[in-house]
Amino acid sequence: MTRDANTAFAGTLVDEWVRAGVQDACVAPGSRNAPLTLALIADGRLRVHVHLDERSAAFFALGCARASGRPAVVCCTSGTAAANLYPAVLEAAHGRVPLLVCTADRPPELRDTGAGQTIDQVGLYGAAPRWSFDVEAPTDRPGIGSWWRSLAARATASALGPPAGPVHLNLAFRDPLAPTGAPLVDAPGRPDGRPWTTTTRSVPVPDPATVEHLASQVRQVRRGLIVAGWGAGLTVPVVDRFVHATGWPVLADALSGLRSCAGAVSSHDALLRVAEFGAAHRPDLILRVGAPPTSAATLRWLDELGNQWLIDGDDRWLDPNRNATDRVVADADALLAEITSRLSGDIADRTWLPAWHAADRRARDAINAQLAGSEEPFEGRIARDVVAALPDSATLVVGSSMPVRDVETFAEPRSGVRIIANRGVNGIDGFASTTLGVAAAADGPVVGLTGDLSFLHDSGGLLGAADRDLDATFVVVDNNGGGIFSFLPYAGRVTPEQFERVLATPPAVDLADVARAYGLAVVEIEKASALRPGLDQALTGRGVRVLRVRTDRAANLTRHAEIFDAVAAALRSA
Ligand SMILES: Cc1ncc(C[n+]2csc(CCOP(=O)(O)OP(=O)(O)O)c2C)c(N)n1
Ligand SMILES: [Mg+2]
Repeated sequence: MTRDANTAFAGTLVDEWVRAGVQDACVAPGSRNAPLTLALIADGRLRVHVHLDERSAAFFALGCARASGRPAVVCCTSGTAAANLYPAVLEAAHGRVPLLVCTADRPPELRDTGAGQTIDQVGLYGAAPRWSFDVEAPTDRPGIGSWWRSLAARATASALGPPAGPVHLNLAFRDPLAPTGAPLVDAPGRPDGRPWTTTTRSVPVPDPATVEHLASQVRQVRRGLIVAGWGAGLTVPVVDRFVHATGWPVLADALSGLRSCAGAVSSHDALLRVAEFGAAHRPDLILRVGAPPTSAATLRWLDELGNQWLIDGDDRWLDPNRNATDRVVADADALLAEITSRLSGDIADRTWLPAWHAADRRARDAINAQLAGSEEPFEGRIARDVVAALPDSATLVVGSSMPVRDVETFAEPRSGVRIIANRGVNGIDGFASTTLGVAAAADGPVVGLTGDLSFLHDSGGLLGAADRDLDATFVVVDNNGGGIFSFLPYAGRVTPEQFERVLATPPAVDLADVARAYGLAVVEIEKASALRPGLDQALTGRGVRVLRVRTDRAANLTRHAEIFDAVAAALRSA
């Protein structure tokens, strides 16, 4: 009797992935991928999340992987289904998220023959994957098991990098696709549940000559500064020690995870909008870690400054304005720790960090004074209050467009919460699915803060949300369109009608109706002070909920400008 190779192969992949620590798999229905989807549920050790829409499935898996740091599987059938994974594959590539992308395909003899639902899937995701492999249809051959297992082990290892990212396995399956009931081709794994091949990653230790060279430069400058974006790869204790030895400020993006470190300056966006402040606070040397800052003002300020070192252990080139004078390819945390060990602790300019901190406090106070005493649900206040209301161990997923910028500017620094966003390519797509994926894999409470268009863009991701046994709260800032476009220089250059029609694009549905259609409860937040109690309440409940806060785009633009003016006035009067 012919042994069942499809079922054996799929079960072997799943077993090997479990051994490698995979916990979540997202699947979309199809026949060609049925061997793998059936194996995933038959195995029983993974959480399997079933989605109709492959785009949502992929973003959900991305959310799982972002929350857990473990590779998450997404599996779909052949044809356009595979193309629908592309947005999340790109975000995983740029955002450095481990994603195991499994597309089912026809075997070679049925490709390019007009066979149904068949496209050229080899290389479908271009240069995005860390590794791509067109996997032959499973067959019964002696020794085939070691090939299947090493393939699976290599896929997880490649997804974890460094740098982490997507891996594409294009899996050919030959009919019959359903389990035949025949004995399985055997593919025994290593004893004791070990992976076929265990990959050990050691942090590359920077060599002493490089460290000494950099440390001597750090010792020579009077005023240095760290600029940290998302993916900074620095830990708070290491930065604290460096700051204590140097007296350097850290302009910390909300997504850098460094806002609670010793030198953190969190209001740099508001500060550096004030030209005099920027001019009076020019550093002699800048260490840049992670992605460029979210703040356009900080990015512009960097344009005026020389002596900028870009540190990236993954050897990426994150320098859109071409300001880097030096690049250091080294693990940022290890490098900073080594440099610190070579510093005497003599701080060259003892006024430098206190000056930044005093300005930071003044800016923060001016912002908070502006937000106090008004019941207007201003978008900056929503961002501030959501971050403040999160319990320790919570994860906040922030949408692209204004939410990520408002969190950056208005949220008070705090520890205990993780803030993540799809900032690899800044799409407004996949938000609901990413947030729900985070909720599936994260330990603590999960809140998604998003704009209305971003929420609606992935409303299909809400399908089934009510039945997934997940807890998540969406806070949707509903300004009836893309509020960010009001901040861009279109006023006076296009007519209001043109602006509304192709930029702001007010949606033709009420998002609360849409959420309710998917079975979600919606709470309307009418005034600013109602948000925190509303969120507290939502976080004690179960399931997926939506808090909707309506705002006005024009008023929002004016309030932002007033608040930045108030910060400028506070700095000038100091
Ligand atoms: C997939 C994708 N399509 C389009 C864009 C361009 N874009 C950036 S922000 C934005 C509007 C977002 O509106 P909303 O989510 O309501 O946030 P708001 O601007 O109101 O804060 C659009 C369309 C994008 N970033 N990603
Ligand atoms: Mg909006």
